[in-house]
Amino acid sequence: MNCHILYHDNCFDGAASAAVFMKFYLQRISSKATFTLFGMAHQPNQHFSEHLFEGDENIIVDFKYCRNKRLTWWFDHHYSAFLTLADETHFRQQQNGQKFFDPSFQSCTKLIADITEKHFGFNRGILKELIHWADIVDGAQYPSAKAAVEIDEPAQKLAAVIEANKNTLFHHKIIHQLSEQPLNDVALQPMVLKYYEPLQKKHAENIQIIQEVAQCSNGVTFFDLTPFGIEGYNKFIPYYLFPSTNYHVSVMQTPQRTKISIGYNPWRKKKRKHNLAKICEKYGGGGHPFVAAISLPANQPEETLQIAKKIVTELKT
Ligand SMILES: [Mn+2]
Repeated sequence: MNCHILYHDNCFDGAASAAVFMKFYLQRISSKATFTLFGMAHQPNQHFSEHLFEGDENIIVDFKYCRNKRLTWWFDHHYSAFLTLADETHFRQQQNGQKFFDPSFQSCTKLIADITEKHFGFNRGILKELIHWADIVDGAQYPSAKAAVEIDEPAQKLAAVIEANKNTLFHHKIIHQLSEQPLNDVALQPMVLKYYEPLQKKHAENIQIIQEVAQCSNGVTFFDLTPFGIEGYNKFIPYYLFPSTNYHVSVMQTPQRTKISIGYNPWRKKKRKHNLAKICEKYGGGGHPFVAAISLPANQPEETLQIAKKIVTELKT
């Protein structure tokens, strides 16, 4: 029995979701199952290749729905889980009892753990710590911006490595380890710490650059990281540097795409007035109400900046 698992790539919750599903499947469905992993990245006009669904079972975790008749399991918590109304209707009409969507969950990892425990008798065992941390990391449930930015916990270091590392074999190895070993053993192994070291240095530089270029007004912080070649940053840095920020908007460029990221400051007492996923959906993006993004084709810096500025204006109202 070979299971294809499609998971959200370069995301701690995506990796943890795949690990928890594997553990569940071996424990409750078939102890002889083997797994083939496929990391998925959000694309404008998402396309799922047919070869992804050639397993005996085909599973998607922490990633959008696909209307493929060979999809057998699906778990997601993203507000923008459906690309089209037809996708959502298709999901609502399916009756196999193995497809689950609940955007009230902070992490897909916890969604999988809770549902499989309730309906299939899954025992999370040593994965308890992993599930707990996936919920903190994906749901931004840190006690403070300081705790989120001054990365002290092993799980945070592993999350940073997973987000930055582009090596597919590394990800697959980590996912298999996470399904079998305690979280801290995986996070503190030399292979992970070796990858973390340069990231820590970059993280310190990013804090400095954002401090220098960010513009804050009316509770909205904006920064354009395109000139610095930065492809990602710890999304809590703006709240750490500028605690009066309600929302932040950033622009980044990679060789494949330009990206606008938007976030809400979870430590602000002020109530969130905007649904950030809805705002991003207007431009073909999506995510969660409190953190969302838009991917645009590369080499459209002018259009991207214009959209980002429009969003900044919208968030100020
Ligand atoms: Mn997630």
